[in-house]
Amino acid sequence: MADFPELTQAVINGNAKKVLELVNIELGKGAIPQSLLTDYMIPGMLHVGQLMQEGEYFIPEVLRSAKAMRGALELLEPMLAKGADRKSEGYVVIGSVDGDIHDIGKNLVAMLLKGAGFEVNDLGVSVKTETFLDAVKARDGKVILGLSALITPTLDEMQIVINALKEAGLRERVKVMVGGAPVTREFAEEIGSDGTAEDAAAAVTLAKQLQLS
Ligand code: B1M
Repeated sequence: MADFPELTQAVINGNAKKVLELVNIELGKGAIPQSLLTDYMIPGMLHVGQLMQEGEYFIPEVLRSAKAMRGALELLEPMLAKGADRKSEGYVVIGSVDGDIHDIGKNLVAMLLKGAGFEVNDLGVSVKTETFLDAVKARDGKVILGLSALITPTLDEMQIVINALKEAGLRERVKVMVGGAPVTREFAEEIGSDGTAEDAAAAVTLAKQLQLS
């Protein structure tokens, strides 16, 4: 078995208490919150995915790791979202598409967007097309719509939302950003989105570009 750093291993083990303890220790030593996530915790979740695929982990184990990750995200949120009170960089509506309940990556994207000064309306998970549309309609002017999907069967929902925006005459004032592990650049282009980002930091860069375009 690979030898992981202690924090990564604690995520893999789904040991929420240990994860929080280690994060606090590292923060005390001056660690950068985003690096704790990117360099230690996310690799832990990716390994969990691998164990799931290999049949070593089942839903209960995966949920335990997700819970440990969520606890750490809650602790880190105020640090990641620092800057949310400055002048708005733009307005983002974000959610995991209908049928998809994965939210760790989407939450991370939302947190970093807030940290970069965007106003974020997070609609949560398994969001219906109508709910995305209602949130867009409720806001005047430019809106960035962020769609997240983690499982292949829900990818089609992204196309459904984009089509619905067109049909409702809203496409012109909405920039659509799509993301999640199975989303490729080719797919993002094919469905007529305005772009994709492979991780939360890249999502912030893309949102800034879309806001200016
Ligand atoms: Co599920 N799951 N899961 N799961 N799960 C995956 C995604 C999977 C790859 C695991 C595997 O088999 N190796 C596989 C999908 C295969 C596929 O279709 N391609 C899978 C499956 C099959 C399933 C179920 C169908 C299992 C079942 O029931 N038999 C089921 C589906 C439920 C549903 O949604 N309807 C299911 C359920 C679950 C749990 C509930 C147990 C749990 C989710 C808990 C939660 O999120 N609250 C879970 C988890 C935790 C995972 C893995 C292990 C980890 C996901 C994660 O949190 N990664 C995952 C394995 C993997 O991803 N390799 C897996 C860490 C997170 C920080 O990364 O989410 O990729 P990620 O987000 C990144 C980028 O993708 C990007 O930035 C983020 C931050 O860097 N990004 C965006 C994400 N959204 C973005 C939006 C953007 C831009 C960038 O713009 C808008």
